[in-house]
Amino acid sequence: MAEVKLFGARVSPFSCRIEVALKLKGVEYEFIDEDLHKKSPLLLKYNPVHKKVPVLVHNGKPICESLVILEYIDETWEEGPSLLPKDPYERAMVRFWAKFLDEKCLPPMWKACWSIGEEQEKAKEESTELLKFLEGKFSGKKFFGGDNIGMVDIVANFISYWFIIVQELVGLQVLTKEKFPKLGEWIDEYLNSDIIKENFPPRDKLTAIFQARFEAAAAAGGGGGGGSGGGASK
Ligand SMILES: N[C@@H](CCC(=O)N[C@@H](CS)C(=O)NCC(=O)O)C(=O)O
Repeated sequence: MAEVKLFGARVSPFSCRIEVALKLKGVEYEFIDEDLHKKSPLLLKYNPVHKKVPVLVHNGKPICESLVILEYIDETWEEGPSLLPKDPYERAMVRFWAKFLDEKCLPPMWKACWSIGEEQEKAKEESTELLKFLEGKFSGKKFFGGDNIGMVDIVANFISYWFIIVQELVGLQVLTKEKFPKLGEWIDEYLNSDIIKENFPPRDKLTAIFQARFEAAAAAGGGGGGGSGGGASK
């Protein structure tokens, strides 16, 4: 039987992407919960470039970077539900939106949570503009890709869960049901699906982690901190 190991961190949205994909596909795996302040020699060996989780190790071969890993999983365990469509154009669109989420949305959204003053205002405005693109992607569909959870939904997990938790904690009103009703419905649908309920870290655990981080940042004189949603250093 294939040996599948996931080097991850339970509170990392990137690591959670891979857990959700493996669970959707019904792939059995061993989870190695990394302490990101004291990374294991194996993690550093498998991901010497970025030194980050997640890393999937399949029969001894490492694959790094969550977007790359998601595609690898989809291609390797074809028999499970598809994370990407088959059509080349539709596949290209999924990659486009996944990249958009990571490269365009995540940095300002995280900055909106962890900065103060003018910097925060700018980040909030930028986040709002970017979220409008996502809001416009729903037309009678439950998920980004249709009626089933797909790669874009999985990549957007930091929006549906991590961002919402931190937004509440710091008192932001960037992504609300009033401003983004379709995203609001998608979040409810996504978080209520069994696969997500069973695999996302408990809300109180994440809240406690971010609360501690927020207090440390405030004590140090304001924003800062934050990382990339459950990560360690930056
Ligand atoms: N682009 C990476 C990002 C992964 C990432 O930022 N992982 C964080 C955990 S949330 C990490 O390992 N941080 C450790 C560090 O920055 O030293 C991916 O998509 O896999």
